[in-house]
Amino acid sequence: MKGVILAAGKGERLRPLTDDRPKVVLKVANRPIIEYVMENLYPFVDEFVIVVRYQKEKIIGTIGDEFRGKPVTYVEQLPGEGTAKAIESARESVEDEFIVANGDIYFEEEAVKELVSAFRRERADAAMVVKHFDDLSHFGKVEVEGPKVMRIAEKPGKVAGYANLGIYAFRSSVFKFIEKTGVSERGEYEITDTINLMIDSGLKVIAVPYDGYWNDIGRPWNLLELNEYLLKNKLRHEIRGTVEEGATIVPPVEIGEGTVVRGGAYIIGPVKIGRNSRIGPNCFIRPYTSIGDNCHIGNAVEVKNSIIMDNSNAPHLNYVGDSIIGENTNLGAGTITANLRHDRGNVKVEVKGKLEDSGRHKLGAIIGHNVKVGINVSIYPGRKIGSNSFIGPGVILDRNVPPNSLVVV
Ligand code: TTP
Repeated sequence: MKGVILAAGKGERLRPLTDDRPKVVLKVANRPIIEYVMENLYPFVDEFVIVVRYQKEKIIGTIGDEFRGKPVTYVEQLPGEGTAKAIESARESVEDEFIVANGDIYFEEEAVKELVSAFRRERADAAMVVKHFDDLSHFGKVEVEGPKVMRIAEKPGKVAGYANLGIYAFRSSVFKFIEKTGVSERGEYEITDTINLMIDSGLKVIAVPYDGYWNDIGRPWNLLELNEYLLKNKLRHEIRGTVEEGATIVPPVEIGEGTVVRGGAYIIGPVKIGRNSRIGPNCFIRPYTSIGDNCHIGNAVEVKNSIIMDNSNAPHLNYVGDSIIGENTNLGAGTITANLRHDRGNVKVEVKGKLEDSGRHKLGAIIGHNVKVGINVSIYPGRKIGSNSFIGPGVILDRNVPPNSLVVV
């Protein structure tokens, strides 16, 4: 059976991290998001088909043509937006039965195991993984009777019920219903509308409940949530690099080959550090921090609950808290991210032009790729700096910065 992964989206809600790349290649706990999807589909599929469009060469360059010995092929999404269009694009690549998963979600293998066995046991025309939430404000509601899906309704508001997790099993019969699917209010061809058409025609669509961890990586803080989950639950204590005398490591901490941790560094796990990075001397790295390859965390720097992507530096006197720092980014000496509002309210973040409540008391900066931040810059909580920007020394950043900007005092 083939596993189709939908990865053609623009990931606009994840700007600035998706300014120059699709969200599925963003690394969480030092691994591209799409690889977790592939890892958990792996036991159930013999080949992967990835639907691509936006910045497709970055996905092809990241994954290549095989994944742990199983072939990977790519199809370009047909013109038009939405998950139904994305699935239709794989029409020529799949056989009668196939699995589909959004490329930007995290789930455990059990979800797929149950999906495949229920799909076959019930001889269903389609199956979808669902999860029970107490509040469906952010989800469509999957109305279920026994194993059967009766309807997928629009977001019903603050009520309890099953939500669609974006993991499906289909037969090739789905394609004729995709052809009949119209454009939704959002302007997209949506697979949930296709599923409703299938139900209306008397086809058997089943819901497969799943209790495990799931995350939909739509907004920047979802990356921090997933990072925390992975470090808490999946990290093994393993030191492959060099730890100098005088450094303190509280397990579990994973340190990659070629990385040097200098004396006076104090690292409290769970923390993951990639390869060829320089850590310390005299820095403090606190739980739920992922630091990528070729990074430099220098003297008198504190990092907490953050993601620092490859080739980035917090080299002198920095505080990085609850923040995400993209690739090839440098913080000047003394640059500080604030991660807490004085009124202790939830930090709000501008997402696609609208201010959204992140639901977090603590959230720092979201900095894109190839950014140079000068010395003594203070960044307000939840502020974003677009990729390829330059922030001059001494700036107090209380606003969001678009990509390719120059900001000076
Ligand atoms: P979304 O998260 O709804 O869309 P997106 O990835 O474009 O993100 P944003 O809304 O922030 O711009 O997509 C759900 C999944 O479907 C995700 O894995 C990407 C995939 N997708 C496609 O493959 N093609 C598409 O046209 C769309 C809209 C999404």
